[in-house]
Amino acid sequence: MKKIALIFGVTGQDGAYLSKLLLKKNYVVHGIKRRSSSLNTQRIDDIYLDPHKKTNFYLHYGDLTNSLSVLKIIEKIKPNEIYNLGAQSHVGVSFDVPEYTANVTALGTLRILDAILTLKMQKKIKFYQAGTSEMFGASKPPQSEKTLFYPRSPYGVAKVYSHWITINYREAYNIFACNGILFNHESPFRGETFVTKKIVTGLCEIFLKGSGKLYLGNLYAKRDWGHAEDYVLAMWKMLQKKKPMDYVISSGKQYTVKYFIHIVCKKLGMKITWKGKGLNERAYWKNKIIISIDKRYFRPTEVTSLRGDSRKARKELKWKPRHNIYSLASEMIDEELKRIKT
Ligand code: NAP
Ligand code: F7E
Repeated sequence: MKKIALIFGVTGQDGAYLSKLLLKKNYVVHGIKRRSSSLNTQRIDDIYLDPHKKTNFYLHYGDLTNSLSVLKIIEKIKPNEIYNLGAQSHVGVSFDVPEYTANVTALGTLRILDAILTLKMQKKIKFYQAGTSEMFGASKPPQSEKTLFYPRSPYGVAKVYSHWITINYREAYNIFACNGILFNHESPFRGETFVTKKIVTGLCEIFLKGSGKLYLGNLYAKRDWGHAEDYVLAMWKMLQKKKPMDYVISSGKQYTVKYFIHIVCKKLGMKITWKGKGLNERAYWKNKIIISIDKRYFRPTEVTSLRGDSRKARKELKWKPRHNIYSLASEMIDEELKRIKT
């Protein structure tokens, strides 16, 4: 019998990579998509087939803010594994819509766990919760499973709730539930407003057109960036273990936003020079300003330094990333140049 997986957040970056991985592993995959006024399935269009034909990939409308829709879908699909990747996942935006972020990103997790319990399916279903390095926030690197959570945004706070409610339901009701604590991971599928994708898109356009301008915020934040393809494999591995546990997934390397710009410029063959400080810092290319600082992209509270210690996952899950920051940036640039040219 084929295993059945249900993915909340199937239309997002990780949802797309995870769906492809599970289909390769011969699962039947069901994904939940939100109703939106324009199409939001671009990342999974290549695996979606007419549901009237025989297929292993199905989409259903649903929403994490709607308890009954969550419960009815789980009752209908009867999955072996649920991956909760659904979230309002933008840290900056979470300061603008904190209540909505809590509703989706914190309470959405509770709604799934409660549905499993209400349906008395706790023995049948394994549950994965998409935790984040944003939960560590102000705690100093390297951050591991033992590091104190000190979130610095409504998003980070909502994810801390989801982390602990997942542990509470595991301990109280014996649900097989794991928290992955994933550090930043990117890919050509990354949302346009996250910094790596914004830099790659902006600089590729400037490179091809010969001019243009990119506005950014804090260039000195340090992140531990990996590739989404590597990180979804870790999610699946967690649910294949005998005992449910929580794991940090990270590259263990740390770079500033400014260094990421340097990698992209180098690959594009753009020689840039920096002048000025603080809000007046600028990058020049061919004597024109191509990067300026805009304070609207600064956050009220920032997470300045993230670098994960993923030794537990590397040992117990036998997981290790195949990509590094250079191969990641290179793939993102190649895909972006192709996209702009076509
Ligand atoms: P993403 O691209 O922003 O995807 C988020 C997904 O959640 C999208 O499919 C989105 O649907 C869906 N969603 C949003 N609100 C929803 C709602 N009310 N009901 C149902 N679905 C809803 O995020 P990602 O980068 O793939 O990340 C996947 C998960 O991992 C998220 O929970 C994120 O917080 C977490 N995480 C990400 C990273 C990272 O670096 N990427 C690191 C750690 C943890 P639409 O397509 O309709 O918007
Ligand atoms: O910002 C700085 C910004 O938005 C990275 C989400 O997937 O990873 C992501 O959260 C850094 C921050 O990612 C701009 O201030 C400078 O310090 O790409 P980001 P994030 O906030 O780290 C974690 C692990 C998640 O869980 C989240 O879901 O870059 N930065 N200038 C900028 N950031 C953005 N977005 N835009 C700028 O113009």
